[in-house]
Amino acid sequence: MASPTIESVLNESRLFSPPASFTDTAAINSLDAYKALAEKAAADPAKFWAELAEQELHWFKPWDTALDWQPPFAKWFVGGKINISYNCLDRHLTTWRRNKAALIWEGEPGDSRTLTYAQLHREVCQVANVLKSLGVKKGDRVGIYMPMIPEAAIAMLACARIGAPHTVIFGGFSAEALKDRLNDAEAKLVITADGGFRKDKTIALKAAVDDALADNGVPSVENVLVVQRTKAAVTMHEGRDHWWHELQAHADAHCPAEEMDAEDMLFILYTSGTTGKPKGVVHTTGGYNLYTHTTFKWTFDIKDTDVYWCTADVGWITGHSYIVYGPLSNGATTVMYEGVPRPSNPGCFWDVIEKYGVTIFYTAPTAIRAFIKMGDELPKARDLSSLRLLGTVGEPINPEAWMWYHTVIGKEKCPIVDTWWQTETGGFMVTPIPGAVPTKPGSATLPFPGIIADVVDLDGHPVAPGEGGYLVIKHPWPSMMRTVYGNDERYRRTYWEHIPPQDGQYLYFAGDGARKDEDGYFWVMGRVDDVISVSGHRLGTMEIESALVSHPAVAEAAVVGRKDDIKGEDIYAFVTLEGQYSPSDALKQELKDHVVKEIGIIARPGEIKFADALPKTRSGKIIRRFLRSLASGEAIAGDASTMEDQSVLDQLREG
Ligand code: 7RM
Repeated sequence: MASPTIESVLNESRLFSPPASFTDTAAINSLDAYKALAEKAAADPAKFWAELAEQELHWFKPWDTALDWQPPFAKWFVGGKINISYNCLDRHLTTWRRNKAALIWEGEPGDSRTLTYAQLHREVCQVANVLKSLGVKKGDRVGIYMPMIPEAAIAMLACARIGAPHTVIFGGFSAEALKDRLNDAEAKLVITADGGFRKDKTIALKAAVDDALADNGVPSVENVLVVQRTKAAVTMHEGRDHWWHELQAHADAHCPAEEMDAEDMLFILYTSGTTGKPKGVVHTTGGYNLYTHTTFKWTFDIKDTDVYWCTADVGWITGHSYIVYGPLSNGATTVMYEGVPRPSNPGCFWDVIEKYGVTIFYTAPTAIRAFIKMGDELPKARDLSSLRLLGTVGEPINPEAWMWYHTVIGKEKCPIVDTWWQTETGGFMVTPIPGAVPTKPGSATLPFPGIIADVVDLDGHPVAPGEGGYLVIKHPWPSMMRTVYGNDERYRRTYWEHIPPQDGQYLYFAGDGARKDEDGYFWVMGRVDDVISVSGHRLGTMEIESALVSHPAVAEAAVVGRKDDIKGEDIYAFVTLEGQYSPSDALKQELKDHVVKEIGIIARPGEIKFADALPKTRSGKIIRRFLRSLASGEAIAGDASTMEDQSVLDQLREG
């Protein structure tokens, strides 16, 4: 594991106080108010969350114990009965929000759709009944492999309604990756679409499902439910495949929400880690509902007049927590957009903001950096005056990008919430409360109330202000992951054994390097493990290496991240070939395509370099530090004396 480095660029001293126009109406509107909340929460986190759980959510039955903590296994609201689909839908129907827009959807070829809470509820109930009619029962896992259409959210809520944990697999993953995940989750049913629109092309989702299921590839899957989206020709397998619209048309719109135990599994979401096999991160019902509800409410200072838009895909945790569950639990209006900015439509994001009067806009640094490159004319040509709050997520935001976002998009009147969190944490961990906490460009600022975060060394001792260390969380929180699906040991090893407990207090290891400044502000510096972030998509280097070596030409592969102005990092692969193969551009292309086939388009290497050998230690470990330097064209820093064969580096430099 590489130790975090302190970047000298982080001598950032600019401080932006929440503007008066914002604090005037903000629910939490001063630093003192934030501090009072944070102090109250820290004094007794379980009590703090229990009070909120009672105030903010509907429970069929109250819990007996707020927190049962048997490190590293936590249970929240034990004995409580709850349903997140009920909290996101039913409870709003008896209020004026019944006919409020719940979901505003902008389709890629220009179609659009708005669903009120009552309409969304109706469709969710129908689809829940369809799932039941196809034999899905409480506890059965359902795979969701969909484009960004309302049916994706409907599918998730329908699963939650009947207590069938969903596992959403991003539409950019390949058939192979889909197959692995469906098998790991032992999914009983898959919900997909004929295809999806993506960057002026279509992607064949149903065909990928067919490939994954071919030759009994996923023995657990009994049925496939197919939404019609692109009208692409698809093969429907008799007895296995069913059209969503046909079954929905005959489905009853009455389906009471299942009374779930607070600790019943809500979903599995696969994420990349240090080893080759992605981890199934398990989230449960009650704690996740409470935490995404509360973080959404306070971090976005949500009001009933807001039009909120998060640009993530529902295939990622950001889409789960902050397109679907957090916003709907609050009765907010959430915008869903099927498109992505591309050369043929570079101003599409600003068009969506203007068209719907978006007031809160939440996106990723990689998108912001791409917009900077496209020039200020595009956003300046649109009316963005509806915006009152901006957010960012996915990777550290460089201060220049932050300043551009603040000036060109926010017109210096919108606070920016830089939200640090992970698939594993379920919701925001370190983030400003916009009406209360002054911001610094590039800092995620202070922990959310109830979160006890710190930066420590490998022994678990807090480091001095300004020093680099490891970001840890010191007390369990309601939406923490419960385990790695089917693998408690991997959960323990990955998150709880890097750093020893301090005075009996266990420390959650996030895998990020960070520093804390004199004001206690957190500056996240990036991953300290073999995880790289390409356009904010999290990928394990081992995963890509495994994909490469599964090609017959490849003897050995080592993958590193190379700094990229827009993507943050790009994939740089070093490859040695089997004897009978020789380097060529055609083979490079073939290997890139092979990785796309094995994992998906998001894992396509930016560069492949053929090598005669890889730099290794005498014990045979690949020295990635050297490869990183080579990839970025820097001089090789540090001691090469541990290397087995010194000439390897010279070859790589020349090659
Ligand atoms: C929400 C999400 C998690 C990793 C995390 C970090 C990085 C996310 C920020 C950030 C700096 C941020 N989930 N990360 N947000 N780094 N500042 N505001 O991205 O599981 O896909 O990735 O992303 O390295 O560990 S994720």
